Amino acid sequence: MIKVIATTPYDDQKMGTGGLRKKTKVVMQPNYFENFMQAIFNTIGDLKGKTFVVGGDGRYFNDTAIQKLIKMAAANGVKKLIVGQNGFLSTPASSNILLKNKTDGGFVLSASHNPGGLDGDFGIKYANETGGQIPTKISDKIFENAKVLTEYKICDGPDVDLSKLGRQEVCGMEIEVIDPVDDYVAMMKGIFDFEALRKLFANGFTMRFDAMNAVTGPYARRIFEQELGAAKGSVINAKPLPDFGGLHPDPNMVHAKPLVDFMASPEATDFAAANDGDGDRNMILGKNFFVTPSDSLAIITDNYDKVPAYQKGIYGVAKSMPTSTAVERVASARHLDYYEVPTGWKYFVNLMDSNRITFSGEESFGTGSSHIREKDGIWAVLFWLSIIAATGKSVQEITEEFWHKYGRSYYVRFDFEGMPTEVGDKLMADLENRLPSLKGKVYGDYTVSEAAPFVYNDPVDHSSTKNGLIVKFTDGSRIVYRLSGTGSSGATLRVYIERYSKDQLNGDPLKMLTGLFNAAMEIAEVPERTGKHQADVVT
Ligand code: VG1
Ligand code: CO
Repeated sequence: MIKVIATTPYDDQKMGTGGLRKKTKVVMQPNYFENFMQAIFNTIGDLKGKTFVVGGDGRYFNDTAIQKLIKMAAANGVKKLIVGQNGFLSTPASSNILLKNKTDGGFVLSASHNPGGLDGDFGIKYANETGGQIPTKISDKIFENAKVLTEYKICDGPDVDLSKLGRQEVCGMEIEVIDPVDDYVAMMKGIFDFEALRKLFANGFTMRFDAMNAVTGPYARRIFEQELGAAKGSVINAKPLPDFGGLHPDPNMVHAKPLVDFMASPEATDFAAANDGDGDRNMILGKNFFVTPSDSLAIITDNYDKVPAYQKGIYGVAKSMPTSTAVERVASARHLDYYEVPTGWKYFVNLMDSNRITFSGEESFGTGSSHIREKDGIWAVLFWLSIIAATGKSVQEITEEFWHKYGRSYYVRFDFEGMPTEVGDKLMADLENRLPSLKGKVYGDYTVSEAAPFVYNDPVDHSSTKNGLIVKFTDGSRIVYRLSGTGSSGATLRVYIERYSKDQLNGDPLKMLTGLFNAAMEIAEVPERTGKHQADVVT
């Protein structure tokens, strides 16, 4: 039976860089989740004959939210839902299923790399038929709808048993519960040379993969341990837990510190990697060695011929604006088309759909290719393993050889967290106004050559997006300022600093960037405005 329930609308359901992201307790408010879902359904309009993919990273409230989503989809006239068993699907696996089945869209219930649990965050990522998250012009419409809703539709019935594979029916809508891992493994087998990777492990190669108690555990176990023969136990924190076992599933030097420490210990394996909550981010480590995500994208691009799916050649490559310029040098040396887009994976989708690019990446531990329309953590790990298998070299050797060939971009991101929204907004607005006056100013050893906001004009849909402020220096160094769009409360200022050197290859990044960090603080008046002299998180 379909029920129409009266509701008062919410005015805070604007999607950010990765969908809607809120405190779990906010999403658990009466009708909050329902309001947002109904706004999406109303924005799509006619749902007759439409099929969607549904999954999540297993975080707290996922099970309740998925049942609501199913009953609301049925009541709104959706034809079919494809749901991951027990409600699990990583973001890349969801994008694959969405594209493979030519469905109309998909929902991943995840706040990605944000902590989970009752006191953590919850989120909803919505992708359309492209397989990627919706463009801003659609999320704006959903936001407008969410603010004026007065009712939502839901089917009144028992919960669906999502542990049972196969087909069932809810209020006249078909549900197909699928194994969340099978299709993903098949896709990876179609991209990489699993035989060559098996040989690598058979010859004694060792790895550790930290799934951080989030969604990638089952994927990683199956691929690395069962398919490729990595030693049992190579995948750690492999069971997805509603609160991620108290871990913060953000794979970087700060939140994946135990893995970083392990790789600096005598027990270190040859290779290590970690993924985030929903499996789209990756961190790559060698023995006592960290690969910056910006270098990782550049190295993957430089080695595209090491993986069967790309051996015939690739289209171009794209990076998000704050990502270092390393990949730009590879693109130019290898005559590949090259694009720089705003932060957020959705900006790569048009470029992939129009065959302009094959690879893309972000400094925030995201790398991927046009095999799907999301970044893909395990894909990046398999790519690194393929380079290692093909060259017989270690992570450190591969990276250092890359620096010898192209020079090195020293790169660090500084995050200033938890400031009042007004402080963050005003800091950015005032800085933007001051940008024209910065040209020619000297900060220690650095002289400003150019200062301007970043504006991206999409070559496919001709939309224009402004995001972030760039200050460039005469030696080619760069400071980028942006406000985060994935937080669930307050404002986070991100300051990205890059300095390129052709021949000084073994410096310590933080030391190499001290002068620029001081300049960055002074230019944006960070201490005066925020009371902070140091960043809260440095990655
Ligand atoms: C952050 C990253 C951005 C990434 C986004 C979603 O956004 O900087 O590169 O695309 O998270 O990642 P922001 O606006 O907070 O800087 V995920 O793994 O949450 O989907
Ligand atoms: Co993520």
